Amino acid sequence: MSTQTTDLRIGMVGYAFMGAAHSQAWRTVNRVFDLPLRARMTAVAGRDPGKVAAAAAQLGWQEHTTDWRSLIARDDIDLIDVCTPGDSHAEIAIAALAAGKHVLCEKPLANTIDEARAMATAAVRAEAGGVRSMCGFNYRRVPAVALMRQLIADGRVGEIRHVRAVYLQDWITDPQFPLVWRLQKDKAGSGALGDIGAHIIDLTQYVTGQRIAGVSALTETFVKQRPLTAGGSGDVTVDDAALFVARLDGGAVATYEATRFATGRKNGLRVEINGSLGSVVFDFERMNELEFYDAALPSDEQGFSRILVTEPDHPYIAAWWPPGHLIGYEHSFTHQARDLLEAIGTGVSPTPSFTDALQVQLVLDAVERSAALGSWAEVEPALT
Ligand code: SOE
Repeated sequence: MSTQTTDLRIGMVGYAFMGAAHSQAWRTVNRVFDLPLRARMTAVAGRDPGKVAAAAAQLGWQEHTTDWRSLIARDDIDLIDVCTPGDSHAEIAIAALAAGKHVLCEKPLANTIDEARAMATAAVRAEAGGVRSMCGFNYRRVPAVALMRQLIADGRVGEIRHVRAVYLQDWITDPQFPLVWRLQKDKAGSGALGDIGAHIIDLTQYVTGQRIAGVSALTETFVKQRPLTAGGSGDVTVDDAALFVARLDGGAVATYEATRFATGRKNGLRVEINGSLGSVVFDFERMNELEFYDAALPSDEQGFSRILVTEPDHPYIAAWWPPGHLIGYEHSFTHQARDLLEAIGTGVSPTPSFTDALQVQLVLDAVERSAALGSWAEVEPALT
């Protein structure tokens, strides 16, 4: 690894939606949080020379290049931030780790189990030399989600019986919507399943502390051909929707639904947990709130209460605004950057690790196997 200063010099690969979200986080994080490392936006890489130059100027990167390998070869870059489509995650992340660079990689970790395993193995090997890696499941860093996890860990919902998770979008309901990369298996790995299903798989495993042990699934592709931007049409090679029931290894049963065809639902991520002592509900469209039902209260006081997660003693909140002044989507990425800088600066392994992300990938794989065979599919534990 290059000489470590209090600066953490970042090279980001990719600059679209996720690249912009990560850039916003890197720009903001040290202005809000007191951290052992200072993020430096050293250089961004992308394939198109004109677009990457424009992105660098707009997003705040000092330099730009069309060659991501040149970022990894530089001594003045400490961390590679992978914000590309899934088909290049493994190649970039493994090369970066081998060169001693810390890595932040967008979700889902990879397009296949084999790639994800290779990435997790490379990460474990690099970790022995103090090189850190993390997968970007940003919703973990929403304060209400962190609070949900705390309440569950503190035993406030008791023994978990039900997990109910949906992630609903509608951006491709129009059959004339073009065949973008997210609809092509060779580039995206899978469709709604890996793109948004991965979030609810990770979130529910994270907040419950239980692993999905087996699934029974179905997937559907409603629109099988779409226009190409260059003219003509092409095959959609991923799922539009994925639904499954699951057993968790701590005894809970669960249902999951991920779809891009929930007309009217733009980014509807909702998780409900029912336990022996209570329930908690998170809904991203009301992301500053957590619903909590405490069955330990006297019966005449029972009912779902709304916790407004804006108090200074709530996770991450003290650094922001006075109580009641809400935060938004981008804050989850700033909190992710905060946690990563804190972990690297204090010599701790950040989470979710590549092994945690491999565990999500194993569930994605089981869902596809189950849907293809029409039968139950076990999910093996990720190797550590
Ligand atoms: C897909 O539309 C997408 O942008 C995902 O890729 C993100 O992970 C999710 O946060 C929002 O939706």
